[in-house]
Amino acid sequence: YVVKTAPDAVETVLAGIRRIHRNQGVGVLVVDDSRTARAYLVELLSRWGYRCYQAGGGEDALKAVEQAQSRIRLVLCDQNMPGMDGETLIRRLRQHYPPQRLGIIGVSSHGSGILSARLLKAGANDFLTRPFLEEELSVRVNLNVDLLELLREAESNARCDPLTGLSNRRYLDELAEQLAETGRRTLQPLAAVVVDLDHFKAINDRVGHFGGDALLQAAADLLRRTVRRADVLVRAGGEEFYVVTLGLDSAGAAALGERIRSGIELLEVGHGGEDLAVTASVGVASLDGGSVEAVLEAADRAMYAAKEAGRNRVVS
Ligand code: GH3
Ligand code: MG
Ligand code: MG
Ligand code: MG
Repeated sequence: YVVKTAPDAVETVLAGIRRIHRNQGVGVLVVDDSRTARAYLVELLSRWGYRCYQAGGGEDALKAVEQAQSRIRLVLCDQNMPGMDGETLIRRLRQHYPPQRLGIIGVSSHGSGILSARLLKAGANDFLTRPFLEEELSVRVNLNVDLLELLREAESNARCDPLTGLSNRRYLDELAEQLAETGRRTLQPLAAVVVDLDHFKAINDRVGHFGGDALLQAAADLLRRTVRRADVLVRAGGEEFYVVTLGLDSAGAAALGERIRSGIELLEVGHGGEDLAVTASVGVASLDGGSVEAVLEAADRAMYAAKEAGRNRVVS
């Protein structure tokens, strides 16, 4: 059989190697009170490239996930353990880690439909009954890890603007509540900078849409270089960008706005044998204890005032 299908066999081996490569560094926590059972699972998972963590009971498992949170992607969880059983552990884990962040596969020696249903209801993504084939373990672990990865990608794509690589408005909306709350709690003002490129429609008409795109990318890079890591920077729409940040009063926000305005004015973007340039009108606002919506509205009004006053300027 193997000889007859030799090319496929080679392909299978290669696929296996690629898989092991892909699994490198993906953390799997094995929770089982039996040392032997743990050692067996760890041996297999390590062979497939996974980085293994172990816990002999529920409390240790909770600690391990808390400590290595970002590295552990999947938990293999035995049901029958003294102290905390698997079902309880799964419920406890699910209070903090949703299924799209942390995968859980329930494992039990006593195959029963009721138990698998109970573990799934408690929050497991999947279920394995002992004894299982190595192949089934491998397929289920890989499948669950892949699904989580797909979800992460989908989430990150949903909040990313493909032209500039910046986050989009949706990302800001997701963070807005938390930002305002942090501002109130730490008594820091919430500031917004609204940046709108000037006469961009005319620039597009003159240099073409691709030239316009190149300018948008250069402006986005400038913004990325100018804001701090903790600031929220998004492409809010066509040729409009928002920066939302904590801890800047009106003067601080105006200074940030001016750094952005002058930086954009100095950009030179080579396109079709020509150096393209653009300017921006910038509105800034800073509020104590306000909402993101309110501070953006104020900054947007200021941006329109900057347009009215002749463009390429900052208004606060
Ligand atoms: P103002 O100074 O008043 O802001 O004038 P404006 O022309 O910049 O403003 P308007 O809102 O009338 O036009 C915005 C233009 O931005 C229209 C659209 O063609 C262009 N635009 C929006 N998104 C993109 C994009 O992804 N790529 C390119 N090249 N142009 C875009
Ligand atoms: Mg057990
Ligand atoms: Mg514009
Ligand atoms: Mg606009």
